Amino acid sequence: MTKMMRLKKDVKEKRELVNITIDRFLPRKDEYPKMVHKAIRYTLFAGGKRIRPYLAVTVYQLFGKIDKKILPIAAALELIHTYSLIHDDLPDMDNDDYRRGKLASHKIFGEDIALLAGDALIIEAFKILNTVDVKSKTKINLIKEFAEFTGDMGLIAGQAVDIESEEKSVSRKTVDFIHQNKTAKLITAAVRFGAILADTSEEDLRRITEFGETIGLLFQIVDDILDVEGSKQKLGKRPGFDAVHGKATYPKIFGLENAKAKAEELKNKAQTIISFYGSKAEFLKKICTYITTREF
Ligand code: GRG
Repeated sequence: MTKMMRLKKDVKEKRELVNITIDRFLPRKDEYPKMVHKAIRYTLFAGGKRIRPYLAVTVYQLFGKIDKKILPIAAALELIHTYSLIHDDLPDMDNDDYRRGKLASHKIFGEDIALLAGDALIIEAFKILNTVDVKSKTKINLIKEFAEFTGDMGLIAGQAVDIESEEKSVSRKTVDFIHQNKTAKLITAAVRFGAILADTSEEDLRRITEFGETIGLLFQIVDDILDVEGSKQKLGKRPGFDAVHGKATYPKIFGLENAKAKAEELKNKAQTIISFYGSKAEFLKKICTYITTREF
């Protein structure tokens, strides 16, 4: 088996574990009021890659942990991520009809229910985090970080500046701000949470944070490139969206070739950081290649 085949097998196995965890925590789809519970499950189980949960679990294991205490954290990350996708697709945000290869939540359930399903996912995520089997001080820190990374100085900041920058000529600083907050914050949270739950040293946490920030930015630049070059069939949503809406992206500001060169540079940087851990970090090293060459 090649390293990429081993990675794909590992991703699939962990995705299944994460899906079981999410399913256990969520109300059934016919729980009253049905529409909101159906909507929650509809986008959650529409076929996401589960990259953020994968990163949290794999970093936890990097530090020698083999138990399942990380799974609620992995689930909470996916719930917040899914909320951001549901809200991002709403007509008042990016107004996208498709997500994960299916009609967007609001196209099925209406804008009101989609909005509420997203809201419920945020609250559920915090409830799930509260169940993590760890000492109270660590749990409170995790919840605090989760709020900071996803709140108005994190995910929401990135989304706000992304919207504000549409059709404008923006600086590199602004596009980096958008990417670092809109995308890299949650990815950084994922790897940090794996390290924090494993009770690593400050030095390891610093290294893992830098790894997360690097692959987070890489992830969004590749997303920008896919929006130029990707296919609707593979992406599960229409490409060309960024250009039509004058979005602040790497290809727009630096050109497609420079964006690709930047992605390659970040991939190499992330692999160098994580190589510190030697063969134990095989999957984390390989996932940098996967993020760079992914087609959706
Ligand atoms: C606060 C409403 C709100 C949004 C925050 C995350 C976000 C900003 C918007 C969602 C849309 C978007 C393009 C976000 C950038 C991050 C990103 C590339 C999301 C797609 O993540 P994948 O590729 O998706 O991991 P799957 O479907 O595989 O989970």
